[in-house]
Amino acid sequence: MLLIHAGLLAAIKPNRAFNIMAVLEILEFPDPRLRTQARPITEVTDNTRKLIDDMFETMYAAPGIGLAATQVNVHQRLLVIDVSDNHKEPRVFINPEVTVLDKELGDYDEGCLSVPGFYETVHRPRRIKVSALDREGVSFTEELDGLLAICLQHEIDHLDGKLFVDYLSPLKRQRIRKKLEKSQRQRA
Ligand code: QAP
Ligand code: CO
Repeated sequence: MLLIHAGLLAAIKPNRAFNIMAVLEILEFPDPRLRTQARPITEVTDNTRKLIDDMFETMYAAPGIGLAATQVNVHQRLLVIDVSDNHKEPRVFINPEVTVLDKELGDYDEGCLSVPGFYETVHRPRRIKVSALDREGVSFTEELDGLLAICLQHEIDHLDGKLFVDYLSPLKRQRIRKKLEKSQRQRA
């Protein structure tokens, strides 16, 4: 008779018989695929959950605090975020819908895994309300502020083919594009 504490079992039990996680390739600006409009997810399945797991693996490996499916060339409305220090607050948003609670804008020096090495100030609403589905396909609504609210808006932009560099002046955006194209050529 083997006794395992239920909490421990839950922590080690994989969702599937084999759950081999993968670090996915992240598209980089100015890749035109980052301009794709993502489509809503009609049914949350095991395949969706496998993609979610791989997106967390990819984001944590980078390391980053947010990743949209668009960035791994999957054009479905799904994103993952963890703004905590030690991978403690993984959050999944499927088909997210945002309403602005307060028109007051905040500034934040944003970065992006698809724009590596560049950080620029972006202004966005500080307080938002989001409705989305979780990894079980159950809907939830939450009011957000702080970094989580900023990050969520940044990631939803990805699902609409938009990047933080689009908020910058054309000159700044072009400088970033040229530098990234050069480093991409050197790696190829
Ligand atoms: C989006 O970005 C975000 O340049 C998530 O060399 C970021 O995780 C929203 C990263 C800030 C709001 C504020 C960027 C990693 C990670 C880089 C990220 C880099 C390595 C970016
Ligand atoms: Co990004």
